[in-house]
Amino acid sequence: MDLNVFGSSNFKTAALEQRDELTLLRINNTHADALIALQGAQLLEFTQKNKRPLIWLSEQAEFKRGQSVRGGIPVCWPWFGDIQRNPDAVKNMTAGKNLPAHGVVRNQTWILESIAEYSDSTEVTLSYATVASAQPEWPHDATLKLTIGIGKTLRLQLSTVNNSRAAISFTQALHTYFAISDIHAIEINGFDNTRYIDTLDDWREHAQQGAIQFSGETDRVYLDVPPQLELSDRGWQRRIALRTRNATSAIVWNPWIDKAQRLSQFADEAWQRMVCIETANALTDNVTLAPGAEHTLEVEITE
Ligand code: TA6
Repeated sequence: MDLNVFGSSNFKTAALEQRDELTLLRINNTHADALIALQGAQLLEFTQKNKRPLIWLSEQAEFKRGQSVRGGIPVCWPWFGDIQRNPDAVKNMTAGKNLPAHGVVRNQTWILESIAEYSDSTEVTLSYATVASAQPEWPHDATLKLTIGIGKTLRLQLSTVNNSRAAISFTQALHTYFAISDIHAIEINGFDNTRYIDTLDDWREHAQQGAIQFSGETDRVYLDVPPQLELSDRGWQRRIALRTRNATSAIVWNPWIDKAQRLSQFADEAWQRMVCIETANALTDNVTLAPGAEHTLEVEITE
């Protein structure tokens, strides 16, 4: 496929390239550079001009069909995490056993719908349609669209339209891997006085007091999350702001030493240079859409 399918091959800021088995869309504009895999509509890189990368991509990333690339912003949909740990309404939408973690779309090739070039950004929209008869594990008709804005900020809008004749319930997450100087030099603010489910403490509920700091494996689903969060990095002297819409849950994850050694596409010591803050509709923050209804999950990331 080449970009003249849009009737114009002379995009100034966008170009397709192949890396191993995957087709990637490279964006270079006056504000930032980015890389998006058509598989999973997965943003892999985002770096603003004259700044450090905002998004972490594994040095051991593999670009193979049918497997998510480690890093960037994988799209988790129509369930987040382990389906067995999801609400019944979400579980009841599925069929079969041994369902994959994080849903069914991050390993699928999405359609590149449009590229729009503006003075302050490049906007890329990709879509994926589920057809009940084509995927027995989640037999419902829906259309997903992800619009990625590449400019002075990084903006993602993930919309779901229910094309079925019955309501659908789902959980989802934009599984954002942030690049950091060192896990010991960061803290995350905005979660003070929120509740979280600690997946490493048998999914018990806890209360967050003050900033999130890291001293071990961390894998928490936060609830009642406000729309503004901040990742501050003393090592690189930077603050990253997250502004969300239509999400009141978020997952905070760092694998630390032992889990890092069990992860695919992940160097043993890479846990020190990344942290995930995942804008989500997870657990009790799941979404139910009537036939024909639409929901949009949004995050805007600014340094
Ligand atoms: O979002 C945190 C998490 O659910 C962790 O438990 C870990 O499994 C991570 O996602 C990565 O999952 P993946 O399937 O991409 O290796």
